[in-house]
Amino acid sequence: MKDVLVEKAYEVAKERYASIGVNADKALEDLQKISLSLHCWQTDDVAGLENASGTAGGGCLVTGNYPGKARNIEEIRADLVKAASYIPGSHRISLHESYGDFGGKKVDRNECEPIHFKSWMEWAKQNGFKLDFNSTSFSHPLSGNLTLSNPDKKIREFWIEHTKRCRWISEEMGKFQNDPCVMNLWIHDGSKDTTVNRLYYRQILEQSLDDIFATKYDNMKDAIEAKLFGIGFESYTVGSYDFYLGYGAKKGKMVTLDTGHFHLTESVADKISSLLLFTPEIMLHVSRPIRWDSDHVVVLNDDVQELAKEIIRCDALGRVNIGLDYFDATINRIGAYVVGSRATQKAFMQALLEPITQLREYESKGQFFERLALLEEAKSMPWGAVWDYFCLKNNVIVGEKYIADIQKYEKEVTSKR
Ligand code: RNT
Ligand code: ZN
Repeated sequence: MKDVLVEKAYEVAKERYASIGVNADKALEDLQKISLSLHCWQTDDVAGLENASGTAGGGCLVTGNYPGKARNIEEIRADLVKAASYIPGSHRISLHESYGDFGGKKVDRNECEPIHFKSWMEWAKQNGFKLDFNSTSFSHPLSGNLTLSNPDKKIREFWIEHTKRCRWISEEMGKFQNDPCVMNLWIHDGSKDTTVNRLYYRQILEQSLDDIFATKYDNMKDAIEAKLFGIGFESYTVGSYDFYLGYGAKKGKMVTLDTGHFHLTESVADKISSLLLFTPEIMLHVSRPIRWDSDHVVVLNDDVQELAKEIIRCDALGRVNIGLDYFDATINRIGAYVVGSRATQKAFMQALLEPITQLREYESKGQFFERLALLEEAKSMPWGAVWDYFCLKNNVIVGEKYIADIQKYEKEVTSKR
């Protein structure tokens, strides 16, 4: 692609950044290396491929009925490829176990095998994606209120078996793609009303996890995702942040930070530097909570900007896995991917262009007005010109012109579903 205006603007921006000690070319190189893990479940409102009437469960609520959701594996894949064509760089796809290629057969959760994900692995390879994975303990007759923390041995063992198999599948994915597959473990376990057995369920969960993680793998990495509460589980969540932080620090597992899973005034960005000290890596689920864990489409707001800045300030790109996790069924779903992904990338673009050397120099000298002033001025530096150039270099539509393109796909493809 060529675009003289975008190129000119970049040249000017580059000089402007050089004047505050920032190398824009280097920022572009670094952004190129950042892969997002795109969650497959925005294509179909977390329905999955087990049966025609799948719905999100476990306290997750998808609202909206916008036409055109993907109804089968072909449509899910086509939509992911379409969405990725507007997202500069090379990325990953995060699959849930419920999205296996089951070929119309009933494969229960304790029966899944790598074979059910073979076509996904091949599809990913053909399309330049790497895969990540998630066990699926919600939306199943045995999901109930408790899965891995269930005192009922039969139910608990069913879910232990499921999760062990998911790690096996992840290992095979990692081998196939010659790059570790991150397996995220999130369970909804909890209680609507007051429980008098908080410790008991957590002890059971700890034992289940120990059993699940007993097998060592080399091509997959475990991530454990905490949550504050779910709809219908307001009083107690077994897998709380304290629980998983403790478990992760003790057992060397990465903890997943879903930006919707904390009190709304709690800074998720501030957790990065602590986790880096005590856990091997970090997994992110970038989301946008509005009043609660509502999973709105990510936009370029302060929370996401601070999160990206903390990761760059800690020089931690190599230890942070950046996944997205939101689902909005009230708007065009492909548009939802593109808006959220590009917003996340823009946050990293800004972070990579931060005049950190100068800011740290001010701070080390106790020059706090100067630090504040430069932080403010950096906000209106021409980072947008650098971002546009990044899109151009990656042969991806610059700016808002993708809106018309997605409208066209809606008219020709998704609206006919
Ligand atoms: C739920 C968690 C979890 C899910 C997906 C579908 O609150 O965020 O990550 O969104 O597993
Ligand atoms: Zn999540």
